[in-house]
Amino acid sequence: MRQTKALLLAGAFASTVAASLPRGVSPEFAKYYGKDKFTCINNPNIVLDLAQVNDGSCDCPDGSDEPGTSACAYLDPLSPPQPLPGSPSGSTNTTPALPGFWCENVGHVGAYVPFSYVNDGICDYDLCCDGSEEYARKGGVKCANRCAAIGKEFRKAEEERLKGQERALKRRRALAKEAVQLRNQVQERIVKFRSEIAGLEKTRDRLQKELADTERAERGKVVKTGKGVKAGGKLGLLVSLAKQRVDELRETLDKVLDHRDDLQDKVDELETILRNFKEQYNPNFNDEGVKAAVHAWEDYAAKTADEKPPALQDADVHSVLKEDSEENGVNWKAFETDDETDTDVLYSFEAYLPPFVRAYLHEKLHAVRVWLVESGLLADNSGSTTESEAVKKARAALQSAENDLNSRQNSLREDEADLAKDYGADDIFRALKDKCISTEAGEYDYEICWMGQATQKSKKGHGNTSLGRFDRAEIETADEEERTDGKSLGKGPRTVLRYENGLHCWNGPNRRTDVWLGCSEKEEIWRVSEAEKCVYKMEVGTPAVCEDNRKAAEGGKDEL
Ligand SMILES: [Ca+2]
Ligand SMILES: [Ca+2]
Repeated sequence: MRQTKALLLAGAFASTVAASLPRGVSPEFAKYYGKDKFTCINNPNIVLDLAQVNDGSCDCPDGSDEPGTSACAYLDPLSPPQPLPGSPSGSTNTTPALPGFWCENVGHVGAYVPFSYVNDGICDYDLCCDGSEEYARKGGVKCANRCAAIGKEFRKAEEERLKGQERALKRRRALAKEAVQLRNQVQERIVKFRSEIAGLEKTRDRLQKELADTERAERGKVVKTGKGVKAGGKLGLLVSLAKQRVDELRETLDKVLDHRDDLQDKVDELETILRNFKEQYNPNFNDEGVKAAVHAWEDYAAKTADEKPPALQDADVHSVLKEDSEENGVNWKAFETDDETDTDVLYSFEAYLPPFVRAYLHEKLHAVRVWLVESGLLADNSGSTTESEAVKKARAALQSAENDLNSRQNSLREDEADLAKDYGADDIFRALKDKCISTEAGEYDYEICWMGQATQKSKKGHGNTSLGRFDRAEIETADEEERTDGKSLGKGPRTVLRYENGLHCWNGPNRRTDVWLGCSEKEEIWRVSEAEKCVYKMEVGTPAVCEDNRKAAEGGKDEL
């Protein structure tokens, strides 16, 4: 006892209260000791003499009378019940009241050592740097106090760790700031897209109307049926038939005129014969037949002398007989030109009219034609392959405006969805989005892209395997030992990014990956493992998940 007191007194933090405490009692449990009698902590009905504390005999069912020995080390809620004198139940299936032997570790950090380590002949410096748990010198073992050196080392490492944490937090604040800027950019784009879309909708409506108007106007026109064919329509046919008929009549007239000239020649010859006969015949020769003939001739001659010459002049007839041309007769070419259509002929007709009548007529003709097309009485030529240039142009302009509009609408939808997406606290993952980190493990390189794809890449050139695409973030509880290099998840709630729907596994599900995140100064894949078939686990460090405890204290003040 005296030795223990001396040890405790040697400690800088040993107070008068501590000095009076039995060996192995931590400040946490000090209130139960230092009285006249000792009451078992979890069994208040059992009261012991102070001599029974640390006497090497387990007297309390919860072991609380032996804080400084290993006498109650066997107590375990999981061990089978054992007979124990003084226990109301008579057995030991109880939970120890004390967490362990308290090493004060002055100059370092105090810690509990399992009771089974007490006086086992081994210096357990990792927990008890002051060596106080080997006070019995079992087997001559003496554990020197190494707390000064171990404590110094620890404080140095702790300082390093805190500096690293500070750097990580600084980086996180930078990421958060970047995320705010990125979010603002998305919002600005949304405003821009909305205004552009409103403008493009107006343009589209205008172009739609223009196209409809152009198409409507085109319906009023007869469209040529194609090359090598004469002007279409009934008028075209009529022109061709008329020309043919006129040619036939002209030929006939020519023959009739020839025949007429022949007959005239004969009449002239006969008249000459008769005239000579009248002048040369002998009136004294009494022949009744000759006298009657001479009288008939005299009547004929008298009658023809009174006749007017025919109204038809030979010049006129010859003019009719002459071939039609631009200068003479009918100008058939004017009716036969390729460019002309029925409607054009009608419009040419308008050319002979005074301007105001022409405009009025033009409008009426057009309206009638459109009405006929729209009522189904006339064929609509606008749908044919021979769509006019005007309609084509109007349609192309509309199409181009619609394409622009669609593209803007898609961009707007993407940005709106992006803005609604959960990027974690402070929108932090927005700043990391699409950035990738990778590490090598065995024959593969593993890569994860934030909010993107997780990939396994073969180093032997066997191609890449998708291990999933980011789907959602969740919180899960990690329970892992802290590592000295800081690259571990530790214990507590951690963010887990679920990457789903990777490449299908042969005879299994689609590959997926859980990306567990721990606080670290830089983005880094710590470890990759295949937790079960086709389910991968990546432990990844990133400043994005570092808890900024000072932030609340500083009222969100950003020192960057
Ligand atoms: Ca005892
Ligand atoms: Ca020991």
